[in-house]
Amino acid sequence: MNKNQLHVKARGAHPQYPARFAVPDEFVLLEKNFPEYKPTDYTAQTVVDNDETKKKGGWADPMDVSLVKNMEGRTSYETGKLKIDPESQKPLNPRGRTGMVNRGLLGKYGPNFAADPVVTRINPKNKKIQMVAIKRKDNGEWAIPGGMVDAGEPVSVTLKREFKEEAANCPTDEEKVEMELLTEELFECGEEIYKGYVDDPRNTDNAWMETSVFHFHCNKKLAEKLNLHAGDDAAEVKWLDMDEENKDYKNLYASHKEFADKAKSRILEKLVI
Ligand code: RP5
Repeated sequence: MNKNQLHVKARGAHPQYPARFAVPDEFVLLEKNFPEYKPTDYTAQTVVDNDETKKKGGWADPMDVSLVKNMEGRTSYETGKLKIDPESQKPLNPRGRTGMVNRGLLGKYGPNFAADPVVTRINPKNKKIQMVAIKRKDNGEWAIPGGMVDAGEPVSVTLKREFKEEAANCPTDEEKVEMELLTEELFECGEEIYKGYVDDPRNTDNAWMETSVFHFHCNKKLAEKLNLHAGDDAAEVKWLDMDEENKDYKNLYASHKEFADKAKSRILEKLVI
């Protein structure tokens, strides 16, 4: 998302969220005074239940932001240092108001980091440019098979792990071994095409998604052999035509259309079809 773009999906509906306070375009940026602003206060129960100070293996910050360890040390891909709300002491979304305070479904105050692999191929049968897409279970939208970076995990590991979990969950041991070799080869050379804020429908004024997006293009052999199998987190997986006429491509989840477009341009500019 380019820095001058206003977030839109972060002000929209999410199937598991109560309604947000409506934020018109002209009041998104925090510099603009908006005295009527009464954002909905919402943190999902699953976030409360996964408080890492109370539950072993919990993935969420405690509700009380003053109990979050090393909050001052947290940084954003977008802004470096976080901007803190002097009243609530909670971090402020660098892209402005969302109509909701606290964390919704996100575990961390401030940025919640993800990694997204855009895996593309030229369809061997019809020569169309395609990408691997999964259908999300939460809102039914097609998306890049990305996911959250686990604590201390290198992004390169997250990219491969998420791809295998969501799109390459082979049913037999034999297929698993072959898939392992194919993904190793595929993920050997990728290029980072984006790093920053995601216009995600789960974002709030105090918690938001940021990601690193990498593009991996299949060679001819991989393009033919890479068979997709949806994992537990995905309802479906497919090779999606990256065509403007394809509504599943046009309506990709969050900012994923923008990320996929970058990968497509890279194919058209640099790679031989
Ligand atoms: C998006 O949420 C990121 O771009 C990434 O694809 C995804 C990570 O969240 P989960 O899929 O793990 O819910 O903002």
